[in-house]
Amino acid sequence: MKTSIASIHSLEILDSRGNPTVSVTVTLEDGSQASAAVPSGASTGEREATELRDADPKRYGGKGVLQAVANVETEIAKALRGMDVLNQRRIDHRMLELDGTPNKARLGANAILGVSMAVARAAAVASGQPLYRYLGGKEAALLPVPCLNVINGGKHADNTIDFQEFKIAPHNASSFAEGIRMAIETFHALKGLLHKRGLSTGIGDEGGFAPNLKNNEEAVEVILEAIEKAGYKPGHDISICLDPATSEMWKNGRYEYFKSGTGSMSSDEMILVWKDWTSRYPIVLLEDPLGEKDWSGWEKITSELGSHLEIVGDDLLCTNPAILQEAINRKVANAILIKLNQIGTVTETLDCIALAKKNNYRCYISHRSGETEDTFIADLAVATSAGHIKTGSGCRSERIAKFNRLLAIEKELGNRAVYAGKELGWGK
Ligand code: 2PG
Ligand code: MG
Repeated sequence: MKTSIASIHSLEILDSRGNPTVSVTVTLEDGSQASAAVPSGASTGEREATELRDADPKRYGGKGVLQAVANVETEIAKALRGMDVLNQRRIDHRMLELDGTPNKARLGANAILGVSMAVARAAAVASGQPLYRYLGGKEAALLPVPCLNVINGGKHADNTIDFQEFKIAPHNASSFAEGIRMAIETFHALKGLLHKRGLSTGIGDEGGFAPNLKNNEEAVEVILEAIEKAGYKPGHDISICLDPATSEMWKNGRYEYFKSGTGSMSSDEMILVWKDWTSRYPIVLLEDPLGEKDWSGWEKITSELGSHLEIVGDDLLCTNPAILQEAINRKVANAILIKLNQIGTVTETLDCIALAKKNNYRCYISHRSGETEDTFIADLAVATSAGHIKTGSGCRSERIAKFNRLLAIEKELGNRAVYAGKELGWGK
């Protein structure tokens, strides 16, 4: 059959932090070929699928992925040869069976995901469709609001800011092209403001600035100033989204300000911080406002703030349908962050998105802090009508590649393209 897998090859390549990662190329009987590269996180959830690293101290500080690459080229390639790429579910299940562990620890989620993504792309190529249409069908035409992480802190930067991500969402735009322009103009305005104050304009892992600020709040305040300086109205045109990544702050049942060294807070006190911030600033989305171990805190914050704020589970939910179901049962969060490598196959990612949508949870598509030039998530965001995506800031090509892909998709869709800015209901 033309769409059967003829061969699978893999290579150890480098991600945006200079750490090894897996790339995979799938070739079909008809000669169609497609490749994919796997990202890697730094602030990972404990229940994520296992990224297989060689642990050989003589190579890349133990971070090599030669074993994962070998698993693709031997066991996985052998098991999948001859299978039809148009049946993604069958292929992904075959890999799960082959792995035989609950968290993909034997073959490695990086090995499995690389193959899964390359299979989806090869199927799109063979069927003569762009990836977003192959995955999402003819209806796929919603361009996501890009939430740009313009100030980096936490584990993604060497500065004094405890919270990880301070993002801007340009929702009051009529197209993705206009939205990204507004956000990039704000990014440049922010650079100018930081420079003028004698603060560093060096960047963190995701391309946002990483200045040493007095406290976490100052980050929000300088961003609001930048939005105005760029000629936009905070809240009306551009709103704020935060990912404090508080699982990283969790220590002995409290949230510790581990970088600024300004003490610690209980779960209830942390919720009060978010209540205060969301009452004073135009914040529309909080991702991981509490840690992955603090489920009772999550129940509380969802019931207190969830009616008017998007509350996203990232480390908490790990793109895992079973954990998401637990959250649905306990009325925890009202949105889920979607990261392909947290779960490790395209099929399970799509299942998780379907479960979220069925239960009125929003899906927020995401990169990892360690990325490659692969643009799969741009297509995934359009395919699933997710409405918003986070994939970096205003610079660094591994992030900009996704924005450029979205610009190309929007152009290709022509007047069928719809920008999700209004749909999210932000800025009302
Ligand atoms: C996050 C991500 C991506 P990492 O916490 O949401 O921004 O970071 O990839 O390091 O988990
Ligand atoms: Mg996060």
